[in-house]
Amino acid sequence: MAEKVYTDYFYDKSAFNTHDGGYVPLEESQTPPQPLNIPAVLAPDQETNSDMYYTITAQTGETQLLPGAKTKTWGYNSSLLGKTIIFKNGKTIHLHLENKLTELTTFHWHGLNIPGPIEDGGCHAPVYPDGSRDVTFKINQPAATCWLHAHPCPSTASQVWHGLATAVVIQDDAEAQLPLPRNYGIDDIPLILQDRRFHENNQWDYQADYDPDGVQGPTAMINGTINPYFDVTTQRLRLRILDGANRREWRLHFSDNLEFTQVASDDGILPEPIKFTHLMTTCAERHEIIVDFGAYKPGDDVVLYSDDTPIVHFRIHQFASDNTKLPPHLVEVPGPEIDAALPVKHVVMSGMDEEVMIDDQKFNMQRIDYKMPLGKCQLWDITNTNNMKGGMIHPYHMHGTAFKIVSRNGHAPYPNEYGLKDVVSVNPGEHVVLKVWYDVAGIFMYHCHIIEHEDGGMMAQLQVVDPADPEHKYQLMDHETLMTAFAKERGVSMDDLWLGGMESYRKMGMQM
Ligand SMILES: [Cu+2]
Repeated sequence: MAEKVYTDYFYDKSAFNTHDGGYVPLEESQTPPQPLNIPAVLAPDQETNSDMYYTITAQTGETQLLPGAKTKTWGYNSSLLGKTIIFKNGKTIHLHLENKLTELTTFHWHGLNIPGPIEDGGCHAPVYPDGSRDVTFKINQPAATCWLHAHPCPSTASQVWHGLATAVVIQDDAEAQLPLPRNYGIDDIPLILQDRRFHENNQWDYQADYDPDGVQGPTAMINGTINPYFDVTTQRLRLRILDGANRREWRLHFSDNLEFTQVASDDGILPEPIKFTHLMTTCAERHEIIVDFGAYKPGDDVVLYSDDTPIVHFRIHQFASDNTKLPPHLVEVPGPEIDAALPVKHVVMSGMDEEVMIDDQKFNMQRIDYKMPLGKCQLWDITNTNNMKGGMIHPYHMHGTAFKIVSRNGHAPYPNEYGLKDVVSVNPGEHVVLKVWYDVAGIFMYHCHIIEHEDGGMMAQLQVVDPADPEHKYQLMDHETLMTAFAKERGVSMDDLWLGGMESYRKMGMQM
C-alpha cells in the first residue's frame, strides 16, 4: 500500500495571515544569490563528562545582508542571530550570560524544561548593559531543536527583530540510534525563517514598521541570509526549520511538489515519520524534515517556496546514493496519565491589534494567574475566540515544559502533532485540548507567540508548585522597573519612551 502523503496545510485558510489588512506579502529577492549562512557551533569554555560551560554574549554588530552598506544587527556571540548551541541530554549546563548591548535583555531558553523564572530567562531575569548573570541547569528531555531568544517585556519583539535568536540542538541516545542525517552543516542544518523590511541605507527600523498584530517585512531572511542557496552534497538533507519570525506564518513547499518527511516537532522526534508536500508553520514552531534529492542530478536547482515566493535554492551537486529507509516507528513519546482530581484548566485568547488579552486580562508581571502542582498531568483547553472575519491564528506557547496535543475542536490533532510540542497554533473559533505537566517548579509564562501580541499583553503566568516547598516566594520583576531602566538606557524620559508593547496597554487604558 502506498504511504499516505499529506498535500494541504490543514489550517483554516480563512485565518491565514494573508487575510489581515496589515499583511505584507513576501517579495522575490532581487539581490544576488548568497551562500546560506550555516551558523558555527558554539564552542564550550570547558567540558567534563557531566558538565558543560559556555559564555553567551548578546552584542551589536554589522552584517553584510545586501550589496552596499552593512545593516546594524544584534546577535549572540556573532553580529546577527548566533552560533548553534548543542546540549546533550543529562548534562549540567553552566552559562555565563553577558550583555554587551546598550539596553537590558534576557536569555530565554525556548523549549527547555528548566526551572523558572530565572533559569528560563523570561522577563524576570534581566541582564543589564555591561552586566552578566550566571545560571546552571540540567538538561532532562529528549533530542529536539529548541532556541534561545530575548524575552524582556515589553520589548521582546524589537530585540528578536534586531537579531537575538539562535538555534539550540538537544541530542540524546534515542535520536542517535535513528537513521537520520546528523552531520552538522553538511546534511543537517538549521533553517531559521524570518522576514525583514530594509529602509534607507540598508537599515532596519522597527518602530517605523510597527504593527500591534506583528511586524513583517517583504524580504525573507533565512539564517540571516538574503536570497540564499545551499550546496546539496548528500542525497538526504535534514532541515531543522524554526519559524523565527515575529508574526509571519510560512506556507512551505518545494518545486515539483517534492515530497518530504517530517521526523520531529518542537520538542522531539515524532512517533512516526509523516510525509508531506506542503507544510505550514506558525511563529516559534519547529519542524525537522528530511528531504530526499534522489530524483535530481548535478546542476539542478530545487526551490523552497513560501506561498509563491522562492526563499531558499538548493543547488544539487554530485552525491553518493543513499536510499536509507526510515523505520515506520521512530520513538516512544513520553506522557503521563491525566490526574483525574485536577479540573480542566481553560485559557481564552481574545482580540487583535491592541485589544489582545488572555482570560480578559493583559499580562502583569507581579500577578500569578494560575497554580498547578509539580509532576501532575492536567488537561488545558485553549480557546481562540477571535473568529471575526480576518481573525488570526494565535500560536500558543508555554515556557518550561512540552505538552501533548489531545484534540482540536474535539477532532484528532493534525498528523504531525503527535510528538512533544511547546507551541500550538489555535485557529479562530477553535479550542485545542492539551496534556500539560511540569517536571520542574517555578514561575512560567504562557502566551501568544506572535511576539507583538505577547508584548501587548496576550500573556499570563503560572506557578508550578513543588509540594515539598509550597510557600516558595519568587522575586518577580515588574514592568515599571524594566521600563524605567529602558528609559534611562536610552537617555529619554518615561513620557518619551517608546516600546512597542506599551501602546497596547495605553490604548486600552490599562496599567502595565
Ligand atoms: Cu496572537
